Amino acid sequence: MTEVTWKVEGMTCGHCKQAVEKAVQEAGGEAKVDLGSKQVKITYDNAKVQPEKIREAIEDQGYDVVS
Ligand SMILES: [Cu+2]
Repeated sequence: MTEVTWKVEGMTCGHCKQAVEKAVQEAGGEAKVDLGSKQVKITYDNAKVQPEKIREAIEDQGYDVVS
């Protein structure tokens, strides 16, 4: 498994947290959102999932992956 931490702008509340976690899950990964630091810890199997897909899934929800 590969683990990355991204900074995501635009998350402000529990709904955002859930939306991001759900989007990542649907893209094939696992996400843990920390609203305070705006960081999302993402775990995925790099044999099956491309990180670009996860990034797109988060951005499709209206959030900005900045790093
Ligand atoms: Cu929100």
